[in-house]
Parts: sequence; structure tokens; C-alpha cells
Amino acid sequence: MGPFAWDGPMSTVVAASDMARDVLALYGLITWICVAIGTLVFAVLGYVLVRFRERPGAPLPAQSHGRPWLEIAWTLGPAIVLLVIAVPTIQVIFRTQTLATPRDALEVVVRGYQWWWEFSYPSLGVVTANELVVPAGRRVVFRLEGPDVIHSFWVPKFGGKRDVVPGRANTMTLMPSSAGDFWGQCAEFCGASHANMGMRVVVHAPERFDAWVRAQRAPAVEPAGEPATTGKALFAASACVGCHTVRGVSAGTLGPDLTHFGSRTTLGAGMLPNTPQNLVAWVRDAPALKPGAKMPPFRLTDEQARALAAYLLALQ
Ligand code: HEC
Ligand SMILES: [Cu+2]
Repeated sequence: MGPFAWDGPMSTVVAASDMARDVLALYGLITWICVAIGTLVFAVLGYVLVRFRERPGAPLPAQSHGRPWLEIAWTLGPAIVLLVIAVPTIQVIFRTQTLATPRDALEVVVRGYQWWWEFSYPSLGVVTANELVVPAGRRVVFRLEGPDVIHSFWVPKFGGKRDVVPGRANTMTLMPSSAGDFWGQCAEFCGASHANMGMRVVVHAPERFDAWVRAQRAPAVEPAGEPATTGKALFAASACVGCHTVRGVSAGTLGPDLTHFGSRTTLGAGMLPNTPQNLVAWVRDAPALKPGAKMPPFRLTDEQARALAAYLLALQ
């Protein structure tokens, strides 16, 4: 990363999808046109300032009115510039904002909740949260749905930003270009922890994506040994089951699906690394870590919190 940090994790000037490439090319074209116009305008301004500055005793310059060729030129010039910008802009709009779903596309339903993301893949029978996994080189259709308030789905390197509006079926179609790790962020203010509503995005090569799908479809892992076994019993016997799904154990829908939570690297919608210490603190008092989090604090002993964390991390 250089001094200008072109390539931060949320860079908008590094493209990782066809949409981002198209938008960036347009952005580049417009920027260079503006640089050229700006340079010309400031050069002429500089010339005029020097050439026609007031000198002591100089007479008033010749006054004139009306120069048809000049007026035609400064009308036509900008019109041509606008045309040069409009044609590729309209092409990119039509190419990237199509509502038609290509037949081979992978469908991902994105639900924005205060303050986390659910990703489900209806054709694959997979539901996960906060970590979006997609294959490289295949078109993906994101269907954006909002059960609570307005959110906005934004993965800067994918190029698009689109609102997730309750009761409105927004979609976004794009093709991730190559494998890599990216970040996304809710981009529409949605309440206390809006700033903490991030997401990790993983683009896998097709074979690795298939392996990920197989692992996600598998039933939840049975914990082997202590304290994870105790953790499972605690989980199954407490309020957790009312809000969280661990397939085969519980079917809550108010919080993220935890069936394969141990395979995720982040906790709390990209907020914290998914480590045992963070998880212990989270299950005891999530709102203390994430303001407003809609998961209540629990009175747990050290041992109970550690057992729960061991169980959750075992859910690979
Ligand atoms: C009232 C509903 C509710 C209850 C009860 C509840 N949770 Fe949660 N849980 C949530 C919500 C909502 C989130 C998402 C919070 C956020 O990131 O803003 C969450 C997030 C989590 C996460 C992080 C998931 C991720 O992908 O980042 C874990 C782990 C978790 N809960 C475990 C538990 C455990 C263990 C219990 C029981 C001790 C429990 N929860 C009880 C609602 C609940
Ligand atoms: Cu938000």
C-alpha cells in the first residue's frame, strides 16, 4: 500500500467485478476530461490575468459586443463534451442496471437486519450471516430484502451500492472477477450500530466455492469433548434457541444463523475477530461490545461463557 492507499480493503478505485470495472472506466474517462478542461480554463485565466492586468497610465482596452463565432464555439464545445460523457454513461447504466436475471446466475438473497446481514442461497439450500461467500467468474444476482428499516448493501470493490428497502424488491447483478477477500458495509444510516454493520466478503475459485457449499449444507457438527458438550447443553436450554438457528438444535430467526458459525472469521457483522475471548465477552454482554445490539446480556459464569464459546467455535 503506497502513501495514497489506493488499495485499502474498501477501496473504490480497485475493481473486483465487471460492474466495478465498468464504473471505474467511466469514472476515469470523466476525471481525465475534467482535468483537461480544468487545465485549459486555468491556463487561459492565467494568461488573461497577466496579459490584461492594469498598468499605470494604460488606456481603457477596446470595448466590443457580440462575437458570433466565439458564442457558437462555447456552446458547441460543452455540448460535445457532454455527449462524449453521456454516451458511455448510458451504455454503462444499461449494462449494469439490468433487471433481467441471466439463467446461469447464482441467486443470493441479502437481508439487512439491525445490525447484521443474512445471506441465503435458495438454489443451494444454504443460509449464513455476515460473511458473504461467492464464486469467481459466475454472475451473481443479489436480491435485497429488508425486514426492518432501510439499509444499503455496499461492497466497494464490487462497484455497486444499493438500498435494501422493506417491501421493495431491489436487485443487483454482477460478476466477481477473481478470488480474494473484501469488505462491505451498510451504507444507509439505520440506527445505533449502523457503523458496526459491516460484512466480510470472500470470493472463491469455483471448486473451492463448491467445497464451501458442501460444508455449509452439512448438519451442525456434534461437539466432541468438554467444555463444548456442556456448551451445547447450555445453548439448547437457554434463550439462545429462541433467536438463533443451529440446524438440528434450534430454529430461531431473530438473530444470525449459527449452524456453521465456527467457520466464520468475524463476529458481530465484521466487527471483531472470531476468537474465544471475544466470543466469551459477546455471549455475556453483546450490547457492551456493540451499541444497541439486539441480543440481550446474559448472566453467565466464566465457565458457562467459556463452554458456550467452545461450542460455538466447534460449529465448523
Ligand atoms: C433476543 C434474541 C437473541 C437471543 C436470546 C440471543 N441472541 Fe445471539 N444474536 C442476536 C442478534 C440480533 C444478533 C446480531 C447482533 C448484531 O451483530 O448486531 C446475535 C448475534 C449472535 C452471535 C454473533 C453471530 C455473528 O455471526 O456475528 C452469536 C455467536 C450469538 N448471537 C450467540 C448467542 C448465544 C450463545 C445466545 C444464548 C446465550 C444468544 N446468542 C442469545 C439475538 C439473540
Ligand atoms: Cu446501516
